[in-house]
Amino acid sequence: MEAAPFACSSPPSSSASFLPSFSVTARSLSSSSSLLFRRNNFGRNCNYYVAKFKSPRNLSVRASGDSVVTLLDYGAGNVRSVRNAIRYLGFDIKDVQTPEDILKADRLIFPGVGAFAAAMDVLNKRGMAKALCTYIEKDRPFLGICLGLQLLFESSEENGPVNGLGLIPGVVGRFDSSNGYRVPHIGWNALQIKTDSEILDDIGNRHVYFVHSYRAMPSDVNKEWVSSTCNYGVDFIASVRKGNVHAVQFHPEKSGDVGLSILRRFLYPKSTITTKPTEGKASKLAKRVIACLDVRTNDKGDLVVTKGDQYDVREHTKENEVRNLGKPVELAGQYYKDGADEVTFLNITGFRDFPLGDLPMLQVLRYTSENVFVPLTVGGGIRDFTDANGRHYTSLEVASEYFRSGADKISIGSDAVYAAEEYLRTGVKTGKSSLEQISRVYGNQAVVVSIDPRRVYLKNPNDVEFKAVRLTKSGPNGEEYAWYQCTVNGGREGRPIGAYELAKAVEELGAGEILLNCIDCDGQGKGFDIDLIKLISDAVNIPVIASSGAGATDHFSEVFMKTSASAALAAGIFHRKEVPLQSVKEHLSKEGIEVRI
Ligand code: 1PR
Repeated sequence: MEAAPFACSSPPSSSASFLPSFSVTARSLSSSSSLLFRRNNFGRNCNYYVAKFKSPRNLSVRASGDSVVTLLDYGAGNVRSVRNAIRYLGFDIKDVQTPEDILKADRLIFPGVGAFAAAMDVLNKRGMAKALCTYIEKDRPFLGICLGLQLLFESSEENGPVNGLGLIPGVVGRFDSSNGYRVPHIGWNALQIKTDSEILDDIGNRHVYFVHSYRAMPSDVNKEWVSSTCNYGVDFIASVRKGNVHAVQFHPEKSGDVGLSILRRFLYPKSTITTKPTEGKASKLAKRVIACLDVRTNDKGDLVVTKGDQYDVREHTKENEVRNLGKPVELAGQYYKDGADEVTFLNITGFRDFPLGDLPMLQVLRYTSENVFVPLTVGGGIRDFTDANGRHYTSLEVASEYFRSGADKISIGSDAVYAAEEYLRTGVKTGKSSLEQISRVYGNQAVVVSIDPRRVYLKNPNDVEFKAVRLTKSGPNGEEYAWYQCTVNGGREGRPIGAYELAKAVEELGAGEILLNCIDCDGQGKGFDIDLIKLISDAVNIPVIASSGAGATDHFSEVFMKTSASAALAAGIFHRKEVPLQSVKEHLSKEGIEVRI
């Protein structure tokens, strides 16, 4: 299974089939966000388009009115991010309906999604496999992305062996997690360029975004194809190129301005591109810095970014209002410009409100994803739900709507706690929890579990049945130990399960990543809970995102030096403009911690 919502082997049918009818329009967003992110009409009648939204490196693009790219979206998943990036670069999209559309294409992009076997099945049944082979053998302009690269090989071990298109010698296999490398491989990694690949000319030693569990290996039999490799425990194939045929394992549409320049080099004739690459120092998988936006509707009914102290988001005034720290779309755009490696939206009242009824939240995602080309995660309210009319919605339908609206990953909080409790009680994976279902359909790399633990101090670690840690700093009454009790409903209810037990259980149930908050540290600005983060990041083989408590640049270097967290997330310091995101990156770099600059 490859690539986040890009990954879907059998998605539910279109949103129209289950979405209630809403009459809310983009106007429900703040007027300035609408202005900032208004979709530009650069269709057939528009010859010149300068992006209103400037990317971090002030990308501006020129498109001719006849710019059309053919997209092979065989309906197995969401390729919204790819569509957004193509449109952002000034191209219209023609969708492949029949094999003839492939043969007639001037320029074809194939963002392979879902599992290898399911993708080959669809391609074979629709006669598209043969058309693709003919198109590629004729050296027509082609760009495969992620699974779109893997399918070019002879076969894959993913639920297999399964035969691929057989154009490139080699077998696609799974990363080995036994050597200490976390699988899926998620994040920004460096490339080693092997040959002149043209589309990679602007990379200049900078990171690109990967999210996958399977990879193809370079060897003597395919060396004439390999244009770059990447190291993640082993050297695997990051891109291939022969003539006009290109394919990349990473996601250019999620790789910020570097990724956009790769797509631009594929879409535009060489002669029109004059940019000079900015040199970077990428050498390995970077530690990620994530900006988090806790979003909820305030008492006036506006969707705002808020921020709590230990999860209390109300001002301590007579009015007791929800803190308003800004507008979600604007802030997300700002953090993208500032160099955030990912942006996370948490719909913090999703546990009590039905998220599909919260159409502005879906609009926030849609608008943001049109202009923000790094991964977007959204959480809050992902669970089964029955509305006032008795209509039942599965958590998979809720997640699918988030993915369709532009999310690359979804994050599950409360529902994952219930699923883990049940699993630990019965020892049986029912396959029915939201976590299992979404991970099965979209791949585990698309599913984050957000944990909201609270410290419970102990005199003796044997006083509880849950894993306790010896504290670096003792508790208020001199306690030397604590266990971390999981909570649900935004920290309102403690549950009989520890963060350690939960993390291990959700990894088994199919989580691809853990977002590890800490209620005690949230909004305090005194640093991350290193004891907790070390406990969890040492316990699981999936990436862990450290969250809660960042107040200074030193806190980020501390968490990366003392724990094996893959990413650090912060909210308050960025919203209050206390520490700019770039200073965090510069500080980490100075401390010898590799980050994407
Ligand atoms: O249970 O599936 O509906 O998901 C609800 C989601 O909303 C969970 O991910 C939960 O963490 C989040 N949430 C619920 N209530 C709150 C609240 O604050 N009242 N926010 C909340 C959680 C924690 C972090 C925060 C970091 C960094 N916020 O996301 O951004 O602690 O903050 P800092 O850098 O300022 O310290 P479900």
